[in-house]
Amino acid sequence: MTTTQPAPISSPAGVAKVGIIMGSQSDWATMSEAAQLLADFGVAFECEVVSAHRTPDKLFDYAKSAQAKGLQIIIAGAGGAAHLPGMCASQTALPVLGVPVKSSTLSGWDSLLSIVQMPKGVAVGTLAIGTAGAFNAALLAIQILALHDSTLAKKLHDFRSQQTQTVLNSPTPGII
Ligand code: RP5
Repeated sequence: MTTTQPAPISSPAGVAKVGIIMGSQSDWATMSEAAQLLADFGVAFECEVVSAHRTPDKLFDYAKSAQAKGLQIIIAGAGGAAHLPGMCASQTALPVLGVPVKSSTLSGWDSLLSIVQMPKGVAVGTLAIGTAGAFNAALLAIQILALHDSTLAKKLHDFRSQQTQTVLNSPTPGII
């Protein structure tokens, strides 16, 4: 059976500030949400399939070289026995935001618990299961970058204002 995947998303020009990694091609349907938001905000990013279990050496290389090549934040999404964010965090001082991908067998509970329950001393910021988590991981990355980027801070303020206004404009359930 072939599954339809979202198309690749081009990064804005410049040195990538956010690295998006995922355990499998099958995670792209979820993780593309993060890439799209970064693209919408004009934040340069890179995307790559890096598996903790299938390509462990690649994961170590990626995490160890991430800061030197200019990345400031890593978003790592994985499903099932989702060790990718935690193992990535063990090999870099960069903040790692973990996205539990919704698995077919346990609906992402396995992914969530694998990512969230880090032992004391190695931190991973864990987001919600699925596409909301991927979107919010990018949003959080943007918020962190915006602390030192006034242009990004303005875009973030506008995003929030527009979101608030959209809700206020449609207060009647069922009528948009
Ligand atoms: C994890 O296993 C991946 O992150 C993915 O969510 C899950 C299933 O991978 P595939 O079997 O679809 O490649 O490593």
